[in-house]
Amino acid sequence: MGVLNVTPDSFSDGGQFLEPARALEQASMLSVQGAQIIDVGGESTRPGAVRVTPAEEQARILPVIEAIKSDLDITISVDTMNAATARKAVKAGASIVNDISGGLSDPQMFAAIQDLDCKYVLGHWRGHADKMESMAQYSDVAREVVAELAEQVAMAVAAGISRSRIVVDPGLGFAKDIYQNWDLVNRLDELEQLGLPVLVGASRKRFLAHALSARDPASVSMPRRDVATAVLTALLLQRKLWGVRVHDVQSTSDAIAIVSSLKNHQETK
Ligand code: PMM
Repeated sequence: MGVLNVTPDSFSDGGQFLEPARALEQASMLSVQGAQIIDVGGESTRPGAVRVTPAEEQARILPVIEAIKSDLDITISVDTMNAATARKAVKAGASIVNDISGGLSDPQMFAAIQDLDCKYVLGHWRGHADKMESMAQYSDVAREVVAELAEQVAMAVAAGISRSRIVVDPGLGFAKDIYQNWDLVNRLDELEQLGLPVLVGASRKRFLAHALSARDPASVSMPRRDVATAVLTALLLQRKLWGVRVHDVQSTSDAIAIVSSLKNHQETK
């Protein structure tokens, strides 16, 4: 899954793809590099980010989704916490709703998904960007993330959404500190126990930068973060993931190619 943030303020790519023509160019490049899904988002969720109105979010992303739908043969996902935006994005051509809040941000989200013909990515989340850092309190992060995801999945199913449409995401960086993110990444097998496909979004995040420079994570460049992302992806492919959400698709595609080549040669030996 390649990331396309149509925002002025996203952490690593804010302001680059606000023009629909530039966004389409980027989507096309991500597709050539091996993305099977383009995840279009119109609201930044970086720590401290200010919320945008659904109208503003829709004005950013709908023209981009329409342009991708008409020009490229690729699955489109919409990164939104708003039910109204999810409805309009699916109408415009998205077939996946990627809700990092797992239905907690908008009480209308499950009803919207139930009505729509789409997959639903349900992420682990505890609160909006202005307060999520203070919500990173766990006695056992993996156990609590799995339990909280299970609760949201049960609510989604009770709202009429079939389990076959749900993908779960541990929500790396959302109400988790650096050590909790690493703990969670190490224990993804516990997430698999939910029996649902898993999507992981580690790309360029602070916990990766912290491993490269504990003293000054903010100074770690995007190319270095992309290498870190690709290496982590390769290691995570030891297990079965439904997807990885990344900004630099080329480095991750290459990592995936190397892992499959290694596996194929093991099998033919
Ligand atoms: N992370 C961000 C945005 N959307 N969606 C999913 N499913 N999982 C994530 O981990 C995730 C996401 C924040 O990253 P960005 O602002 O750098 O794109």
